Amino acid sequence: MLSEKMQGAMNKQINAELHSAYIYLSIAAYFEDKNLSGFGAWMRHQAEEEVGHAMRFFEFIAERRGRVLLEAVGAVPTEWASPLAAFENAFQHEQKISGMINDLMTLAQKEKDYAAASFLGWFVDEQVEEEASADAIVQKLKLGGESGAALLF
Ligand code: OFO
Repeated sequence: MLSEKMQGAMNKQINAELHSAYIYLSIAAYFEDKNLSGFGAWMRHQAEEEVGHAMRFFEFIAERRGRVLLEAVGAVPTEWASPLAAFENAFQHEQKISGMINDLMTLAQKEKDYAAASFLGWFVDEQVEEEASADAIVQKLKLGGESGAALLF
């Protein structure tokens, strides 16, 4: 059985993961509008992954006989100053999500909820990859610049 506190924190995480999906979808729409469909596809793929993350929490809560409670997903930006700014936004967002996962892990350890800690271990590893993949593109955009040719390349 999940503690009330852990259930509340995990429900908050479901909301954050769905919010992440919404951010990535909004960035995808921004790239599609700029005819940068490769970047758009990358963002759409990320959005799908985020829904998958939310569902992992959904299933874990249900399996532990908890109650999933879905709240409104917050509004997201629709414009960015440049492709670099959009990827920087994604990278910063992932850093924030990593902090939330770490807080959940701290709670699991405090409560001696080893099942939750084991479940959260996957997310700790996943966040390393999530941050690295967004940051890799930020670094490439900084290196190549944002001329039309560089972006198309
Ligand atoms: Fe769910 O990892 Fe990104 O936000």
